[in-house]
Amino acid sequence: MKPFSHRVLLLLSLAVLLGPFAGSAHAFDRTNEIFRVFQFPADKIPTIDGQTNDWQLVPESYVIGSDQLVDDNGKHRVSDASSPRIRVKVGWVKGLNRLYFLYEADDDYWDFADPGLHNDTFEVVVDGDLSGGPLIEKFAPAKALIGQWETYFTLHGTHAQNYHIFTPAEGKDWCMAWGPAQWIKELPYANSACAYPFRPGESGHLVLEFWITPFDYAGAEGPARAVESKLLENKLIGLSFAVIDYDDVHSGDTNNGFWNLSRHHTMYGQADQLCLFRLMPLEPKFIKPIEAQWSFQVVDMERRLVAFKDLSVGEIKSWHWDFGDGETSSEPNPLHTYQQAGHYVVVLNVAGPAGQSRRSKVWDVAVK
Ligand SMILES: [Ca+2]
Ligand SMILES: [Ca+2]
Ligand SMILES: [Ca+2]
Repeated sequence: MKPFSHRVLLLLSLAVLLGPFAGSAHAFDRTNEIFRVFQFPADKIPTIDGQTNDWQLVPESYVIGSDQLVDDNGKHRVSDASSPRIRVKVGWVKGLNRLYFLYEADDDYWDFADPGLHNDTFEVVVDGDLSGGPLIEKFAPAKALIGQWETYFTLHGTHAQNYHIFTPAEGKDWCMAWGPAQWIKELPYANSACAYPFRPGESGHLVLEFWITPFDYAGAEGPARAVESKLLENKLIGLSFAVIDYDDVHSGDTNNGFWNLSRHHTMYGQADQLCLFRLMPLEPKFIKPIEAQWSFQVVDMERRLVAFKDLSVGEIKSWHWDFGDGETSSEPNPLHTYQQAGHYVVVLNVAGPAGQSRRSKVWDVAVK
């Protein structure tokens, strides 16, 4: 029993030490469950057409359904049959700074005739670099110093983005991107398509398909100074979404329910109340057992010194580099000095238990 008691004591000490941090302002929400963003293979990127067939390869385990949402304003129970029943899949593609979404919803009353904010809505908030922080002027400390509207133009886009996506949008833009940077909802930064058979006031099934670009900074002045969030495998991002339900076109601005993935209603304006999502690796069935790949960097052009980096997939037991100038190496990540200016055909051959693979790059490597 003694070692066990010691362990308990150690855990208790850790809990006391970590306690103050666990409750800090930058806690994020539901951190005991990290939601997953499916990685699409590059040859299976969804087409934004309102058709769901290109999402069928996403395993069911990635789906976030109504049962995961909480009613953060206490108006309805999640199990309420009159609330929209939803299914959400989130995806990404290695090499693209885009988040893809498939949103499917069944509602008993689709409310979308009004030209304003009163519209059944899917609200998405994303913080691509987990900076946390306020994203709406009303939560910014600067508001007291420089006023609401000056803050609106300086603050929005510095921490996270908020998209009110109208489900569906008829005679209006597909979404309201909250803040002055309206360019973020247009190509080449976003795209959407929606398919539905119903008219205002009717029930039915809606399919919304879209992608957005998360930004570390997306300012009012336009994309020239903007910084896209770099999406990398296994990276954690902040993300939450909410379903805002209206069931009566005449009810003014009062919505019927607000179901949220975060348990904090104010996640719409405070990025550290978002949930954590991980950009997942490819599912095993989409990974080749062995595939050669590499990158290079000219370290010193005067000495024609080039660093090569192995990026091969699978278990690799041997490497064979042909630098294109008659020289070779069997190191995984060799440094090589070229004697003459030129562009070269460089070939990496790798071998392992699953077989062998070759990757050549024609004239990519050039020195002067
Ligand atoms: Ca599609
Ligand atoms: Ca951020
Ligand atoms: Ca509705």
